[in-house]
Amino acid sequence: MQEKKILVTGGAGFIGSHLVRHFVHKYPDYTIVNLDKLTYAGNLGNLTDIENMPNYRFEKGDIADKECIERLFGTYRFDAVIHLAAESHVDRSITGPDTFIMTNVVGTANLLNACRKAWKGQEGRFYHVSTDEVYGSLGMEGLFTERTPYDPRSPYSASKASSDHLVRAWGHTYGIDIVISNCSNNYGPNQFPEKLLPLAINNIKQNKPVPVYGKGENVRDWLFVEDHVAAIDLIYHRGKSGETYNVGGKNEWRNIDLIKLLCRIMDDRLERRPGESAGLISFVTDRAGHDLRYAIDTSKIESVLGWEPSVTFEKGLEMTVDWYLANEGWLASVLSGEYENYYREQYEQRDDKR
Ligand code: NAD
Ligand code: TDX
Repeated sequence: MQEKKILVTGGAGFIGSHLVRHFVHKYPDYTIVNLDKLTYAGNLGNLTDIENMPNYRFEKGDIADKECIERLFGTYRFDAVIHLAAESHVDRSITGPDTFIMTNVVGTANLLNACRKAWKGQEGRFYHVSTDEVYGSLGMEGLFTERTPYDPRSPYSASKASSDHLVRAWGHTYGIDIVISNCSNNYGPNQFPEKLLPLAINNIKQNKPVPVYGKGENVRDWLFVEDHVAAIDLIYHRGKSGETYNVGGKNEWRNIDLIKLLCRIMDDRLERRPGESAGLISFVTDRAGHDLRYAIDTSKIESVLGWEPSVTFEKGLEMTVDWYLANEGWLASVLSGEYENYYREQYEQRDDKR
């Protein structure tokens, strides 16, 4: 196997930590350098099992800080960058969009510029891990393909769309070898409990109301995080330069149906009477500009790279619930003061519509 030095950004976050672990174990001849600012969403506790592996390094730093990026590229000669670092939560982007612009847009530009200077037309791949939200919102029919026009509608999705455009422009103009993937909602262990599933698991466990926005009729496509990681591995190694690949679970759920399924699993795991957890469901004020539906046409990645999701939703959801119930220490460590403030700010203003 060829020796390689790969910079993974955002490797202490949810998807990043699964990706870093996967690469460190599967590719012992690669050195994986994890650059992460350790925001509220970054957690080195996600990576304790690999922190002493010989092919793993951690660097704390901010991609929006140009000098920090220049220093890093002065220290290491990277063969590739897999870029995941981002502000990732739509609700936070609505209440505070500025950090989304700094990290997702300016940070991505800083990385691209560093690669342009370091690689000077030589080999080097820049892989941007992006979201299906760049395509906007679907009605009840249809799927996002790689040719769907961009139509981002939240500060988060607009910042990710901007960064996708920057990546393509740097590829086109400076000849950098780039690939992009746009993926639907991930779920699994280590996801920060601001996102719907871990938030609901935690609230049900604590017998607190489970906030469902609007009428719960919005639809999302859900993919187990390890299936996303497998797709990133394939696209990184075999994706064609300049191309985009959509990644999804072919697994659409209305939010309310998803929460009811989760409640049934929680009743079982917590030995509650059937329907007890569902009694916690609380319909609250909707998210501003809430996209109705996301759904992905995965035929390109399936036919070209032979990828498809391997974990069924029922199994993935049960594994996720079991992980959160078995990792109380992890959960307690992220439910700190910052989280309490966030929760109060986000949810106190949402009326219960029951
Ligand atoms: P996350 O919020 O769990 O993790 C983000 C990580 O980036 C954290 O470790 C954080 O510390 C780090 N980070 C944030 N700002 C930084 C900065 N300025 N400099 C360096 N590091 C910084 O996010 P996630 O859910 O793991 O998502 C990872 C990537 O995948 C993001 O780019 C996101 O847009 C994309 N994505 C996520 C999903 C999803 O469902 N979670 C779906 C599709 C695409
Ligand atoms: O308390 C809640 N109640 C609720 O009804 C929360 C947090 C969410 N929701 C709804 C909003 C969405 O329709 O559940 C759905 C999922 O919400 P999130 O977990 O916030 O994810 P979403 O907004 O769909 O975006 C996610 O998928 C795409 C990730 O956060 C993005 O980073 C990714 O790009």
